[in-house]
Amino acid sequence: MTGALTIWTYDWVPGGKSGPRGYVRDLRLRWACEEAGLAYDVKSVPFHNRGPEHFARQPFGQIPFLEDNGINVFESGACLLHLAKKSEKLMPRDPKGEAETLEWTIAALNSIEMVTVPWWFIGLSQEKDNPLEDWVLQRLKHLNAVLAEREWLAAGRFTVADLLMADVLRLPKVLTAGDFPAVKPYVDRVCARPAFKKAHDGQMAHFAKADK
Ligand SMILES: N[C@@H](CCC(=O)N[C@@H](CS)C(=O)NCC(=O)O)C(=O)O
Repeated sequence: MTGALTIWTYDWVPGGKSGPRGYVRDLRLRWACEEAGLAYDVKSVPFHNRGPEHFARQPFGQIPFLEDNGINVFESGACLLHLAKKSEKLMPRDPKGEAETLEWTIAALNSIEMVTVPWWFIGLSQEKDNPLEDWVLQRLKHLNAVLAEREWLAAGRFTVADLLMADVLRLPKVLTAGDFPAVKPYVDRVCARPAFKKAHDGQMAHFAKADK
């Protein structure tokens, strides 16, 4: 696809069992564009030797970031909300539906990912007695209670909040933490959307191309 939107990612990341390939956050932006039918290009930067040009666009030196006709946006959540302004498919336009979408988008980042990422990271070097274990389990328990009662998080329909929450939850380690029967079917439901597959395939193909 080509168009005014450019999604930036890394040139290459490792695949295999422990590599991040398939989970790199540019996928969130690709997925949103696919859902909304927005044309986009993908460009990439090296993982190592990130220079001043990179930091000028992403102050923490990370990816993804988005370019939209001269407007640069960093932080995947901000990029998703920027894209959601372009398409009702990502966020309803009625005030209540919009407010629900915003709150659950922020909740995915600030109440779930804010806990799961450090928990996962500590777990890489310390499988037993992870000090964040109870915190993660509490958050997932409360989310499970919500998901047991509804199909989608906000506005009674798929929104960008589901896209983000499912992407945060779909890490195998998160999905297998504790016994939360409503969480996995929710993630499966959201990730069964054709736009997720297109985005995932696109990311895998991008990194595979750089294997050669
Ligand atoms: N809060 C940021 C996190 C971005 C992030 O963690 N990006 C990863 C790739 S998925 C990265 O660039 N990691 C390298 C680093 O943090 O230096 C967002 O949601 O955009």
